[in-house]
Amino acid sequence: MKKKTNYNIAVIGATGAVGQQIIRLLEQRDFPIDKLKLLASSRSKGKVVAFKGQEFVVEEATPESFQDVDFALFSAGGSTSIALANHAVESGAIVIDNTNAFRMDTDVPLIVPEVNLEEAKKNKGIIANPNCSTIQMVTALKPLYDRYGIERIIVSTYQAVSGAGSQAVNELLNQTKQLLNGEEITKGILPVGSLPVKKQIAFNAIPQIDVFEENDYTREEMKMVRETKKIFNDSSIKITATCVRLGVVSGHSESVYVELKEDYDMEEVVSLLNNAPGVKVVDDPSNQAYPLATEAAGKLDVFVGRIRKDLDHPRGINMWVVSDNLLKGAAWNAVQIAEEMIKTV
Ligand code: NAP
Ligand code: 3JM
Repeated sequence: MKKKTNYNIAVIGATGAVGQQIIRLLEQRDFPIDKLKLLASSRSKGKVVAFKGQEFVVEEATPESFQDVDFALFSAGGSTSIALANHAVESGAIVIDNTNAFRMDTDVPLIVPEVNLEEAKKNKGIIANPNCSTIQMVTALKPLYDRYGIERIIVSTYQAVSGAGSQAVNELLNQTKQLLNGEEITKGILPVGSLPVKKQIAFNAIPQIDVFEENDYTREEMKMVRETKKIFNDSSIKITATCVRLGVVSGHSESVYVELKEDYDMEEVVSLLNNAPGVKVVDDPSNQAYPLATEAAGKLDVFVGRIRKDLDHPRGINMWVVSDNLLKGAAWNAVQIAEEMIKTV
């Protein structure tokens, strides 16, 4: 890609929960855009989306959509990325892909700018955005990894329905209304749209996100395991995850237990987290200060609190890590990668 004053951007999945946030961020951050192309499926062809006071008509994404595109930001599901990302690369675009399609490919860098931005240079046209739950956890763990090394991670997630798309948000809101009105609930999407059995999400916690793998972990849990090792470029990290969907609209929360390789000093841990890029510490038990999903909504940072020693393990630490899953967990991480790329071309 050549250095330019303004870049041509395509957003694929422009009508979706992530795509809408990408468009909002491109606008808010005044990303240097020449032409903006908004793409979705044939269902949304002709819809109008506002950007900087102008109206943009959504087009159907096809292999021919990417002529003269510099950055193609994909968030339209794995199968759309598999069908179209290589066409975008052949047309000369850099693809920043929000889906699971290419994350574990050896020639696709998996990037969280605060953690491993330098790997992005090795791209062959596609850069992958990790899963939302992985992004916020590794952003918080990065300063501890660099200072002490990480032996082991045990993470449990408390994930919002917006991570499963805008239809899942509607499902939670509808079920909530139905329950409050004493009506029977309708179940259509959760936990996994493509599976036949559905579960109640309103006023509930579902310990299944994405399909089950052969080892009885869900794919979401295995995304966290595999992606964390790839992002830190360290297969020796031991990590086990339990991913849970909550009846919450926005913001993923995580209980992260980490065993470091070296002994730590708690004051230094807090100071490292305080100074880490993309991280904000909210931790004052005496004033009941800790991160909350409702308070992280709309913000770009990863919030860390409830930082405390494991009382039985000298190198163990517990913490509570919260972020807006559609921002740092998806749209912001992607736009941030694009911002960093144009700084270095
Ligand atoms: P969503 O609200 O359901 O939106 C899906 C978007 O994809 C819509 O714009 C939809 O367009 C479009 N789309 C669907 N099929 C398409 C096709 N065949 N061709 C072109 N566009 C198509 O879902 P979302 O929450 O925005 O998530 C979208 C994708 O982003 C997910 O499937 C996932 O892979 C990824 N994601 C990643 C993260 C992350 O952690 N990095 C988080 C959430 C989601 P129509 O309006 O035409 O249907
Ligand atoms: C988050 O292929 C699909 O339908 C997408 C499913 C999905 C994913 C995924 O696997 O790409 C929904 C929500 C993710 C993700 O970030 O991994």
